[in-house]
Order: sequence, then structure tokens, then C-alpha cells
Amino acid sequence: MENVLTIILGGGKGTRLYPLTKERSKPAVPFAARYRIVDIPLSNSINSDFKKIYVLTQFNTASLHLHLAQAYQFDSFSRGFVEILAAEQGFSHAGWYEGTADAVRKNMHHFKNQNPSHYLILSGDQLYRMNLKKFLSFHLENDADITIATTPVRREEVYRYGIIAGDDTGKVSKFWEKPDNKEDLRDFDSSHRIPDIEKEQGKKYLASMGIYLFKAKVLEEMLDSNYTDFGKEVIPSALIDKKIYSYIYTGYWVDIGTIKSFYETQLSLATEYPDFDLYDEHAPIFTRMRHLPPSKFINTTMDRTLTGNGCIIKNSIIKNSVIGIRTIIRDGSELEGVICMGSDYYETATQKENNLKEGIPHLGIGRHCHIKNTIIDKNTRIGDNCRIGVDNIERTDGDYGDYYIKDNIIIILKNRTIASGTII
Ligand code: ADQ
Ligand code: ADP
Repeated sequence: MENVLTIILGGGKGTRLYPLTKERSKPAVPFAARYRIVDIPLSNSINSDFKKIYVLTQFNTASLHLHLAQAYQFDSFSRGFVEILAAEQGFSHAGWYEGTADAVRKNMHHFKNQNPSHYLILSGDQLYRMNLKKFLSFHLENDADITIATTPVRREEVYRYGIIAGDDTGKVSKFWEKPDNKEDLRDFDSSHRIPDIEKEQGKKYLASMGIYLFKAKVLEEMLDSNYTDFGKEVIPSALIDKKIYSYIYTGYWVDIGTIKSFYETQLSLATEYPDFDLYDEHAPIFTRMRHLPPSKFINTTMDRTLTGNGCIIKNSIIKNSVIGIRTIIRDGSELEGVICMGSDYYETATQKENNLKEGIPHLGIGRHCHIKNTIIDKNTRIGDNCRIGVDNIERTDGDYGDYYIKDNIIIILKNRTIASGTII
């Protein structure tokens, strides 16, 4: 019986999702109205029956801790657990995890206590649904030391990935971490292994998905050295004397670790027939059960929109948007292409009276606002008559205090207030 430990890489010092990660760790970033990003790799692992899971993150936040503790409870017979290992709480060291392999190494003695047969390494910021049990079977059948999950990509995408070359059995002979688009990739043409349907779309190369299976002893021994990164160091050096195989996955797989892809992927989930199915009951995405009231829409038009529970929306028009838990949208507002993360709480009548006295907008979105192309983080107050992302004005990427513009998308920061009448 294999004893597989799943390790979810929950983000480096990286700033790709900043400012959504300004006050929370990456795994805790809210996703698709009711989830958090970490729910995706966790659900893939649990649905594949790998229930011993560590989440490696640079720092822990109240929200991540609460979310994991409440959402992922296993019965006492399953021996399952989900544990956060934050860099700041390391055992024999202080400071950040320097890279993906460093993050694993710094917790290795913790993992060894579990006496695993294999380590399954998953990236923390990808949307996909994969049967990881099949991945393990492939690894075992080949008696591989390391198996890399790969997916077919086009020439113009190779610079973003580790590209592999190998024979018909899947044995890897070469690995190139993020080759330049101009490099000579003749030796990396994997057409002979790629299914026709993918080849017809011009996909001739096999990209590492950053998902790896290691024989436990192999990883433990390799991390005795000072490698800091899997793609840059561990995999290339393993090619010398380890048996590496590549497993081909051709389903939906998207990196949601940048603001642009985070935004676009969620809006695509709100369309009628998205490529990723949130409604697949055989492999659900798990999340924390909240005891929230239903959402209520009064005289409101909703089109291609996902909503969480506990929202109240009145006299508004919402198009292709994601409306998170406890979102309040007041009279006469129009939203299109907006990801609104919602709130952690509702305001009481007394708090609202105080808001009026102090001239502060209520929590949520005010009256007659017009908002497009924006991510609104949690617990924000947007006053009345705001126009955000609507007017044809010049917007340059940058930090503007209460909001950022990144990849051309406006991001209103958590807990901030946007005064009535603001135009962005
Ligand atoms: P990258 O996309 O560059 O390449 P990387 O920055 O190594 O990915 O991050 C991989 C995962 O680890 C991400 O989920 C990230 O958040 C997390 N992570 C990064 N640094 C971390 C740290 N210090 N501590 C904890 N978690 C951390 C990798 C491979 C490529 C492959 C792509 C596929 O190197 O070969 O093609 O992933 O996306
Ligand atoms: P996130 O990472 O989601 O932005 P936090 O780390 O701030 O969130 O933690 C959010 C949790 O804190 C929520 O689940 C909520 O219960 C609680 N919380 C935060 N702010 C308040 C508040 N003003 N009133 C009541 N509860 C709050």
C-alpha cells in the first residue's frame, strides 16, 4: 500500500497576484465567489484519495487557518489531515522559503516522520481537475524515480514552462526550463507522443505542469543538497542518474497565478459552457461550509454571473461578473466584468448610523455606481455615483493608494473606502 504525502506549494515571495496577497497568503485568496485558491489542489488530492496533505506557504493568515481547519476535517479512521507549514514558523531556520525545493527541504524532517513512500508535489495556483491516482499508477508501472505531469503546448507558449523531450514510453531524456521562444527546439518536438486532437491545434511540445511524483527516498536524498528550485535545479540534475517519466494530461489546465489569468479565468467560469465544470459532482471542489443566508436579488438583472451566499442586490444590472459572499449592491448600479470578493461581515444598524454621521459609505457598493474591468477585494466601501473602469480615460499600471492597476485591470484593495463620486 503506497503512502503518498501531498505537498501543495502555496506561493513564494512572488508578487504575481499582488495586491490580492498584500494581507493574506496566496492559498487564501478568494476564488469564484465561494472558494479560496487552495481549494482546487486540495480537492484534486482528496478526490484522488490522497488525504495526507501539507500546504507550504510563506506566512499563515487567520483566514487560511480558519478556512483549512473548518473545511478539511477527516474522520478518525481515514488518517487524513491538512496541515499548514508556514515559512515564518520553520523549525531550524528563520526567514522565507527561497524557492519551491527550499520550501520542501525546510520541512523535510516533518515529512519523514510520516514515513511516506511517495511525495506528490502540486502547484498552488492552477485550475484543473486531474485524477492523480492514474498519475501514481503510471509512475508505479514504470518504476520511475520521478514522474512529471505534462501537457501539450504551442511553440509560442514554451517560454513559460519547463519543456521535456523523451521516447515513446514516456521516459524523459531532456528538460529545458523556460526556453526562449527563439531557441532551437527541434530535439524537443514531442509530436510522436501527443494525441492527434492536440497536435491539430499546433501543440507539439510537452510542458511540465509543475506537478511531480517522487519516490520518497529519491526526493529526500536529492534535497540533501542545496537546490532551491524544482524546475531550475532538481529536475535538470535528476536527469543525470534518475529514471524520469512524463505523464501526459490533456484536460483543462490553467495557471491562475497572475492578475490577468485570475480575472479572466473566473469570468470564463461564469459563462454558459466554460471549459472547466464547477458542477461535476464526481469530483467536487470542496470548500468551507458557511452558515450564511441565501442571496437575495430585488428587481435585478443578472447575466453570466456567479454569486456566493448572503448577498443582497437591488435594482441593479450585473453582467459577466463574480459576486462573492455577503456582497451588498445598492440601488441602480451597473457592473460588468467585475470580481467582487464580498465581505467578512455585515454591518449592524448602529454601525450604519455611525457611517452616516461620519460621512463614510456603507460596506459594499453604493447607489448608481458603474463599474467595469475591476477586482474589488473584501470589506470595501464604495460610495454612491462612482464610475470605475468605465470612462475612456488613460489608465497606467501602478499603485494608486486605495487601488492598483495591473495588467490593465483595476484592483480595489481590501478594507478600503472609495468616496462617493470617485472616477477611476
Ligand atoms: P513557475 O511557473 O515559474 O515554473 P514557480 O515560481 O516555481 O513556477 O512556482 C510553482 C508553484 O510553487 C506555484 O504554485 C508557486 O506559487 C509556488 N511557489 C513558488 N515559490 C514558492 C516558495 N518559496 N514556497 C512555497 N511555494 C512556492 C514551474 C516549473 C516549470 C513548469 C511550471 C508550470 O518550474 O517547469 O512548467 O511551473 O506552471
Ligand atoms: P481574508 O483573507 O479572507 O481577506 P482575514 O484573514 O481578514 O480574511 O479573515 C477573515 C475572517 O475574519 C472572516 O472569516 C471573518 O469571520 C473575520 N472578520 C474579519 N473582519 C471582521 C469584522 N470586521 N467583523 C467580524 N468578523 C470579521
